[in-house]
Amino acid sequence: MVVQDTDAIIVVDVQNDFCPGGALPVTDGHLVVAAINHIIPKFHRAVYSRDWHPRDHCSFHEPPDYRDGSWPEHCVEDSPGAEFHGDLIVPMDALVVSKGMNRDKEAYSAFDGEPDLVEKLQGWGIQRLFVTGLATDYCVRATALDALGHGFDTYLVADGCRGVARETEEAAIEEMRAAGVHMVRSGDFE
Ligand code: VGL
Ligand code: ZN
Repeated sequence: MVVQDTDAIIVVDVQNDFCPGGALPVTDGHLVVAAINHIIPKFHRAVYSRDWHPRDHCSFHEPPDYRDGSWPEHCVEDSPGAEFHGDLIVPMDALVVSKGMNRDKEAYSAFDGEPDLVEKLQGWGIQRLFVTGLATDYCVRATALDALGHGFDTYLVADGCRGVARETEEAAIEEMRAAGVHMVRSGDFE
């Protein structure tokens, strides 16, 4: 796999709250950082999404049910939990997309956070999109399926992803694969 000028990567929600010790930890969530840092320097264009909720976001419930889309309070705007993982490389020229900022609306896809994202990517001449990050079964899934829907040749960097729960993670990978998302690993890149 050789990265070209017409490729971009979308790094989804690699934030403290989705890593061990955070408010909504994904098992081994921090392990995606090494895989992502390894390939980031190869890309000319990088988009980083971040979950960026108001304190009264509609998805917050105590106790949370998880399966119905209710979650513990997480990634509150400007809080330490909402910061990118401290070891994650975020290039100076990366486009950072915040999502979930409307208290009444859930927003899993990076495309929900930035209405102009498709036009921006098209303006850069992007044809292939590599999607990776947290969590496989929610925001990564939604972003990859949206990318396909917008006509991009879409790849999941599998070892740069971790899921909330094994069953939903496996189902999400199967759904993405069936929809036409290609599966690659960080070690496949030259
Ligand atoms: C996410 C649950 C709630 C994610 C965000 O980034 O996958 N999951 N908010
Ligand atoms: Zn959220």
